[in-house]
Amino acid sequence: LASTLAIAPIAAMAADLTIGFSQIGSESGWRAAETTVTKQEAEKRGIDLKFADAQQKQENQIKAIRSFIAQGVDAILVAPVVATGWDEVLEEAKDADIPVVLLDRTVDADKSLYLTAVTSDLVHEGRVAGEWLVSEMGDQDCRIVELQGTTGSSPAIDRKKGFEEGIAGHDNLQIVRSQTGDFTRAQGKVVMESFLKAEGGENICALYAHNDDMAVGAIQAIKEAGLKPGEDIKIVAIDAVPDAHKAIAEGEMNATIELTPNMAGPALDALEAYLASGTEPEKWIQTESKLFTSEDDNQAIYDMKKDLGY
Ligand code: GYE
Repeated sequence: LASTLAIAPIAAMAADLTIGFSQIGSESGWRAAETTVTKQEAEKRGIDLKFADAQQKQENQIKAIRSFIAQGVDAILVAPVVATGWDEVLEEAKDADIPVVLLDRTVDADKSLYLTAVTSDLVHEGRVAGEWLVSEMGDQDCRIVELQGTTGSSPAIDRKKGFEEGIAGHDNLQIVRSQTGDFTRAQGKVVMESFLKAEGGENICALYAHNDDMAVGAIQAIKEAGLKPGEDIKIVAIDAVPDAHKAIAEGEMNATIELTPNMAGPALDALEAYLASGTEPEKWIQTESKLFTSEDDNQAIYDMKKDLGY
């Protein structure tokens, strides 16, 4: 009984919180999982989560944030689709005293305009992908094609930069084509088809995709071109969604870097502490990045992630 009484005030506070979440959309399996986890985390804590799907459009995100402000929510979570153009709406939230937490992507805005950002080290992920390919290729010449994420998004900018850093100084590795596939399977496939046509499949040695969904789409294109993904063309991507583990288990993909879909856990921890006692979190709450290759038991990881409802 004593312990129940002791935790009662905190529980009562959390139950009273209303938090708006402006989500980008559902372009990838990873993002769908992030949405699911965010809803679960809010429910677990008794938070009333107002969810808005922006269908990939920044203007819809800005509208949603303005509507959250008008409703007087306690806090706002936003996964910003692109990096620029947020100053005005973030100022409005600040003027209304509503803390904003960025999820999974960063913005080019003054840090005082948001409470904290929960993201992975996006440059590091790209660097790990590049270094993996360097070690895989040794001295062999390798013509690389790159599928970029959504143009102007922080993961597309940072994962490109990191990969270029990772292969720097290894002149046998060259990026010969690089284009956006918008983080989707459908575009990953279409753009890979155009790469195969333009270069000739046998002249492409590796694919670096900024996320797994585009890699999975590209695998389909590679097969349809009569080549073996994972063998004729090495494939490294990012997210570690179940289908990537499955593709690695089947030898059709070679490596992926894990991004946790649970950005909301650390974000809500930080918000609850801030709203309860004014505790300021660090400006950046960094999530882990882990490389998976064919040396891991990808079938088991696939099963495990599927069981988690991914
Ligand atoms: O890797 C990709 C998604 O913003 C870091 O967005 C995130 C990326 C993730 O659609 O799959």
